[in-house]
Amino acid sequence: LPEAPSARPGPTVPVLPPCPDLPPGLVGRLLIEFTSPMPLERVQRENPGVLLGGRYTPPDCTPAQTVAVIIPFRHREHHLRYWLHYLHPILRRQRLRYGIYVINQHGEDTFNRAKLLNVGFLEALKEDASYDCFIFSDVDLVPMDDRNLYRCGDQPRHFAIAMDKFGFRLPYAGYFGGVSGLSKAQFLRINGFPNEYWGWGGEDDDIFNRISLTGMKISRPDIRIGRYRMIKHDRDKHNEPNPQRFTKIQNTKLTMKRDGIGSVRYQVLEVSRQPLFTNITVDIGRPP
Ligand code: UDH
Repeated sequence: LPEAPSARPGPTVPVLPPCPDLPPGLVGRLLIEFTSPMPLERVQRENPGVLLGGRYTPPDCTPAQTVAVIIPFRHREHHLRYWLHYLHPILRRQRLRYGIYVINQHGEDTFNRAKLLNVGFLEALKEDASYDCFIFSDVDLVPMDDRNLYRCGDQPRHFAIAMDKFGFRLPYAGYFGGVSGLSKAQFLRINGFPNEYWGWGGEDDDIFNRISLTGMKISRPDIRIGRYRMIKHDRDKHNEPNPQRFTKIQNTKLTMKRDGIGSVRYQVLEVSRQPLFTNITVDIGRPP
């Protein structure tokens, strides 16, 4: 007679050790270029370990955090392919448990980066309530060093501190643009990001103000490690410099209480799980 199933030892659930603070197998400085063509099929083929929707969990250890990477997006498919090509292997080497969320602004009204990032925060949490770290990354920025760890710490973190277009220097002391990261608690403490910056500029300075006004400090990597290449591009249509930005950033203290994650209104039009990322197309309205 065959052995009763109950008599067999059950499948052993492997208990993985915590992922080490310093991931083994990082390579340091990377060669980043945007000249060779980058078909999505190739990027998929080279990242078989990534699960539908752009989710990944290290096979050999248990990470301390779950990281949602949020990308504000419209009409930059070509940049996204390079971003996915470079970032998936980096994030994997960093032993992160992560998911990639591309927040795609529907329609042709004025672009609103910070509002899209607020949408990303809420929608990622709807997918997986265990996200506790949020990395906000422009689609055209690729780190040149995998020691720039995409994790959250006890203060909000600015990652893109030495971009090629700024001569590998921080353009000004309060710069918080490009790629930044906040824990869920830090993000909620500043009431998220402003929804009222339509067009280019100022929203990153408003976020910097929110962080300072709530008594937090920006943490940054070493200048030799926080290096980035930006994919060169012309100014997008419908994202002209916002002339109101200079006066708006003077008023963060007044506006941050009413304008933020607590007041964001939008309509999700489509959630689509692609092999290397989750695309969320959203109607965020238009400037008043
Ligand atoms: N973004 C889009 N689509 C748009 C506008 C912005 O996806 O139409 C996203 C994208 O993730 C981008 C980010 O928003 O990386 C920031 O926008 P940006 O790249 O336009 O901002 P940046 O400051 O460039 O990098 C400003 C225009 C530079 C023109 C240079 C001409 N030589």
